[in-house]
This record gives sequence, structure tokens and C-alpha cells, in this order.
Amino acid sequence: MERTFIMIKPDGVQRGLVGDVIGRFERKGFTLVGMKLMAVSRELAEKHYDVHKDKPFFGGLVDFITSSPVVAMVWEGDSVVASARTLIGATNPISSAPGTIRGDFGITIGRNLIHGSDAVETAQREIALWFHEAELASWAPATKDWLYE
Ligand code: DAT
Ligand code: MG
Repeated sequence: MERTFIMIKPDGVQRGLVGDVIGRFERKGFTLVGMKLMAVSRELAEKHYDVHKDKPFFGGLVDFITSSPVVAMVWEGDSVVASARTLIGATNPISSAPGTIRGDFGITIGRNLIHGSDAVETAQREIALWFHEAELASWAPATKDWLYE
């Protein structure tokens, strides 16, 4: 079983899309193992987006992520890292496929609603950055045998 880090960005929270986004992951069959609504410090935002620190959009990205609360989550399931990226859609919402979160709800790259880890190792780093171990619950959903053969 894999885990991934998912964050509903300030635009998703402000636009009232939290329930819809969570519902998509639930209906897919993934298991929620951690969730919190939180204001993000500059320090945390800069660490999270460290890989982009030399990009021209870095300052604006950190300003945006710290501008209003986010919903940070950890989801679990087979191949959840790659599958979550598929559910989320391409980075620029104007060309994300319809049916994806960004494709259905977004227009511009700087307001693309949601973050998802891009690889298993990235997910491990991001989960450790955003969550304490005690904030994560390991549990077996009653639906497991109806989702996996
Ligand atoms: P993703 O979020 O799909 O993993 P990324 O890691 O390349 O995309 O970039 C992180 C975020 O930075 C992205 O969700 C939105 C923002 N971003 C990326 N490229 C950008 C650009 N050219 N202009 C403005 N913001 C950008
Ligand atoms: Mg990324």
C-alpha cells in the first residue's frame, strides 16, 4: 500500500470545493489516513516548494499558498501516487482533461486548486514535512475486499 500527500490549495478552499475534491478520492476507493485545515507558514511553504526555489514563479507561489488556509491530507491505496496525479490532471488547468479536478474547476496555472506528490519518494518527504506520525491513522476500510481482488 502506497501513501501520497494531497493539499487543497487556498483557491479550492475559498471556492467551496473541499467536499467535491475529497469525494472524488473517496469514490475512487482510496483511504483517507490524515487530514487537517491549516494556515501555512512561509517556512513550510518554502520547504514544500524547495525544488522550485530558483523558478521565476516561486515568490508568487509561496505568497499564494500562505494567503489563506489549505486542507492537507494523506491518502492511501495501491499506486495512489500516480493515480492521484491522474485524478488531479495536468499542471495548467486550461489544458487539463475534463473529468480531472483541475480540468473541471480551473483556468490558470497559478490557481490550479490542488497539489499531489509526483513520486513515491516525494510523497514520503512531503508526508513527513506536513504531518506528525501521531496525526496519521492506519485503519482497514470495511470496503477493502470489494475494491481489491
Ligand atoms: P504540479 O503542481 O502539477 O506538480 P509543478 O510541481 O511543476 O506542478 O509546480 C508546482 C506549482 O507551481 C504548480 O502547481 C503551479 C505553480 N507553477 C508551476 N509552473 C508555473 C508557471 N509557469 N507559472 C506560474 N505558476 C507555476
Ligand atoms: Mg509538483
